[in-house]
Amino acid sequence: MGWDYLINEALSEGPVYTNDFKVKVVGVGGGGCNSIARLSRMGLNAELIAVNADEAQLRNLNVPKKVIIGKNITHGRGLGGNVTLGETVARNAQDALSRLVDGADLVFVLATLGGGTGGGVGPVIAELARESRALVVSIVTMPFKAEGTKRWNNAQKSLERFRKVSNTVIVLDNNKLLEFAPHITLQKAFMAMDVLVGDIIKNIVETVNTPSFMNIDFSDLEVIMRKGGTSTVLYGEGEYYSAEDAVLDTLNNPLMDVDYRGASGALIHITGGPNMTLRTVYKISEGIIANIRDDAEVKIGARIDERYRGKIKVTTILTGVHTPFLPEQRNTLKTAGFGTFGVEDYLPVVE
Ligand SMILES: Nc1nc2c(ncn2[C@@H]2O[C@H](COP(=O)(O)OP(=O)(O)OP(=O)(O)O)[C@@H](O)[C@H]2O)c(=O)[nH]1
Ligand SMILES: [Mg+2]
Repeated sequence: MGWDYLINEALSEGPVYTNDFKVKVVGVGGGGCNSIARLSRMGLNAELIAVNADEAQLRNLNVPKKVIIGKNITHGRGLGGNVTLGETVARNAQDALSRLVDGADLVFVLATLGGGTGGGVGPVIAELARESRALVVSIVTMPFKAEGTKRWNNAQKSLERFRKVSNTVIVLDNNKLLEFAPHITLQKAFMAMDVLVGDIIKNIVETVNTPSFMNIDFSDLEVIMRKGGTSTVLYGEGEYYSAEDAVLDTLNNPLMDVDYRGASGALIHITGGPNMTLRTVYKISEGIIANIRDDAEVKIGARIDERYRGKIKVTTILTGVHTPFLPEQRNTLKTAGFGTFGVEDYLPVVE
């Protein structure tokens, strides 16, 4: 009797559990609502809610639950980049917003910063969700620098607010699109960012909620996210020849300029085709972990997806990082190289 027998026996049992917990995803403002529309096409086991002051934008959105905010003040016309007004509008609607987020174990708040709705209403929603005892993960995107100082200052102010009220704030940066995808149109670049946001959420929800190659349970997620502070995402996808290639590519694709070596936690998620092995998952994780703090909390999730035949995708959320956008405490840095790879690792990752 070999391992093949044992593994076949195990697989024939089928999925033995589903770990049910309630997830709500609230997109706030123009960018946040676009991400919700994207998520609704991804078929996610979560309640999706779009909140906007801009009625016309909301009307055009194909999502099941839409909420207009501040209509008595702005008459459905958006908040024109006024963060303070956004906060006022949200405070006026506090009871209704509380009911929106009530009863969830995990709430994601999505916003692109710089404007008044996402940046002003968003943090209030995060705060109300936190008061309802949910784990609150906000995913925010910084505006393009070329949009001017006012937008940028607005964004910084909103980021600070989000940080105070969320368990974890994952910060992405639109400016990175100029580096990674300089030749595509703005609309496509925005879409790419929306897909990434959708992907981050899908990875988290599915590795916790549905049996996958390597699961993370809700308490694992809590360990990383409860005190995650400022966080960011590293992303790698390709037909990698070795685990080292996958690691290098991922480390070279941060969605915010950040010194990730000081990260205090990591949620590593690996997607591959049906032939992805445990060893591949392990090697890639090991390579990423070697580049963050020794005492970092690390959780690894992996999923098999038919569409990733011959390909690997690595999404890593690094928590407790220092962001260049905010004055905050710097973590102790540890420098590490790729000491863990040997010659035998130059094997195709997908066998
Ligand atoms: N990634 C991404 N960024 C976007 C998108 N739409 C807008 N942005 C960026 O987000 C910033 C804020 O814009 P919005 O989200 O439209 O602002 P808002 O929250 O609706 O605020 P107001 O319009 O002032 O009420 C902009 O300056 C852009 O940099 C989007 O669909 N995706
Ligand atoms: Mg708007």
